[in-house]
Amino acid sequence: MFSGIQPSGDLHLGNYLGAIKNWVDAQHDNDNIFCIVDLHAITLPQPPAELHRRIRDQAKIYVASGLDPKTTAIFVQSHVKEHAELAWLFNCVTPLGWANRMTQFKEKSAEVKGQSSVGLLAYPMLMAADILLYQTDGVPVGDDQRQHIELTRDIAQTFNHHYGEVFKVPEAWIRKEGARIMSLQDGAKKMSKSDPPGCVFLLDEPEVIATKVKRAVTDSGRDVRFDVERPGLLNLLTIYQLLSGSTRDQVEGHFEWQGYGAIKRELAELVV
Ligand code: ATP
Ligand code: LTN
Repeated sequence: MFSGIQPSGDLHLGNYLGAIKNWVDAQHDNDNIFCIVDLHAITLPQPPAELHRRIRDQAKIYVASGLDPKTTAIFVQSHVKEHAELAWLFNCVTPLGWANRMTQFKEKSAEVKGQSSVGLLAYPMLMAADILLYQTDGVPVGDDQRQHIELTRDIAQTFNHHYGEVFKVPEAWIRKEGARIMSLQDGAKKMSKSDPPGCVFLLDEPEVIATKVKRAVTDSGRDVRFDVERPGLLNLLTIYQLLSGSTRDQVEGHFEWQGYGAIKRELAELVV
């Protein structure tokens, strides 16, 4: 099992529920390698001192979240030069059109108004190198990374086709629930560090967390159900379900007849 997170911002509940919690839950069933992908982070400008702090904070959060450094390898990507070397080989076998199609590239380059670096376009080949370097079977990530894992598989197959069976073709391990935690302010957008009011950071103070949860936008409605038509409530119930380790039926039963105010109060406590 291999995965990584960029130290490009403070970690949030989406990162935890979509990725880190799944790593922790599966760590005793696999050989594990988890990376702090600093070379990916610098595909967009990073203030050097901030980046340094975040790399260290991220390592601490990995361990604080329950990853066991005795059985799990945790390391900084740039400390292992083979990631960059293999990425170069992949740059040379990947058609430009494949990289141009990546939605994350389109979104991030739009954010910097077309002023993106070559590195931002080459990002997925570095990610493929991270994964394929270790003959990885599974890559636990959130739903937004599905396309990058598909590309990784295509690169592995292309390379193997030309040069013989060198790389294992990995699979995305994406859980059905929690793969896309939504913004607390907009149930149609994923929770993201670029939207602080809708985003619970793991290092937010308890009062800040409680305020963000209590201000979460919900729809008007009475009954408490996991309902795709009510994305605000669905998101809150999903977060509750994952953090409490319950089933959907149990959560619906627990909150039956309760108002949204009560749900938010209890959820805020649980998240804190
Ligand atoms: P942001 O949108 O805040 O910039 P990100 O996607 O850039 O977040 P990454 O460091 O790239 O954050 O992602 C780390 C891991 O967290 C990935 O596996 C990603 O799929 C997962 N992840 C990020 N946001 C969410 C979310 N809202 N819900 C579930 N998983 C998420
Ligand atoms: N692109 C990923 C971060 C990442 C990654 C990886 C995830 C870089 N290399 C290898 C899994 C495996 C993201 O979360 N944005």
